[in-house]
Amino acid sequence: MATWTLGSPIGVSHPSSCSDVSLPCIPFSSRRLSFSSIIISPLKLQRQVSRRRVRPVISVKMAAAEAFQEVLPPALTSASEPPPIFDGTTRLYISYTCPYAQRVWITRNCKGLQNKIQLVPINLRDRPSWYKEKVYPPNKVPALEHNNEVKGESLDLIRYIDSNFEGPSLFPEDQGRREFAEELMNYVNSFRGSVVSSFKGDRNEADVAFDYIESALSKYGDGPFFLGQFSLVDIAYAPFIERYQPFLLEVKTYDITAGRPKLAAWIEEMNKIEGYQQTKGDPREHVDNFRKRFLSPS
Ligand SMILES: N[C@@H](CCC(=O)N[C@@H](CS)C(=O)NCC(=O)O)C(=O)O
Repeated sequence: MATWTLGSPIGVSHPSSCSDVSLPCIPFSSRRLSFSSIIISPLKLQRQVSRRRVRPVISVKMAAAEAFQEVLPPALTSASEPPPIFDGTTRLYISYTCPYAQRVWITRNCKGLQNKIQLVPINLRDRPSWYKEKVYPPNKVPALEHNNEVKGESLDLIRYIDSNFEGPSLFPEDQGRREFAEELMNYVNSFRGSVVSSFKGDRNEADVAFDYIESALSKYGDGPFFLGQFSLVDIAYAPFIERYQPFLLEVKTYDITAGRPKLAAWIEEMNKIEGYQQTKGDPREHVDNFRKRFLSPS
């Protein structure tokens, strides 16, 4: 995990909700935690509202007696002052459009940490210079400021948050499921690579990648998620599948769920998870962004 501590050299280059009671989405630690202990008091509402995005928040619905709304803060720009960095506040630096950052944002929500981890959205197109200079020298999102350190890399961060913060565990204890989780976490980058290369023509690459997902989703019958129950593995894949599905459908008339009932069910169940819903982007914007990014002549 890339970590910068208070006083780290600046400019070092970097190597590179849960859900409804009715859902089978019971996080692993539900076996050892009382849900009443993990949820959720109303958030202190953020007051900057120039780009206000309001979404309902109950990150672990089964535990939430009350609903509240998190008013998402506007993205900070080159004109914005930095937050009071290393003042003891835990901050998650994201971009609203970044799928890697979205993984960490979902994890924060699904663990009910909305009032423990403050979201700090950054406008990547008009990035404040202090972000690289004072917060995270690799100058990417996501980054997590916690205990006088700033850490990056989304797959590391979701594990870090799961292990170091309260809330339901999102990783299994069972050895077999842990091993399968590792396999799937290792596969996610090749999955992304295969799907993205299919954009340029070879649909077969996407077929192989989505067939792998369909087969992975068939392994455990005790729930619709990769490990049966909802876990970090679902969080690792969701932001990407959220983008690939509408893009492939519109641009390649390729329905990723056709002939893949497990994937269809996974998408349906993921969409019921409130900690994820709050982070979802507009499919129209995803398609437009992907067109610009992957199909524009360079
Ligand atoms: N491997 C990193 C990738 C993070 C990443 O590439 N983030 C993009 C936004 S989606 C970023 O910050 N790009 C800014 C840049 O590269 O300058 C992770 O998993 O966290």
